[in-house]
Amino acid sequence: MKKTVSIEGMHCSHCTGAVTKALNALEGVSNVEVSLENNQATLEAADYVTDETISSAIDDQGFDVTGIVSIS
Ligand SMILES: [Cu+2]
Repeated sequence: MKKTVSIEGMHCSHCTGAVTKALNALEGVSNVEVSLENNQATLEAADYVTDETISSAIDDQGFDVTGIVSIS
């Protein structure tokens, strides 16, 4: 399932790098693309990956997730 994650608080390439790394570290998550311009991440998530898992991985890096949209 493809997901678009809206993220607040990213301000430079170090921020997007931290988010990218955190998402890539999640089991079942692939094709991670983080956009500083759009303040969002797009990724492919396996069915067992919950929005909470994605959200807390980003929270742990010090950023806020303001929404996750799933596109089946
Ligand atoms: Cu930064």
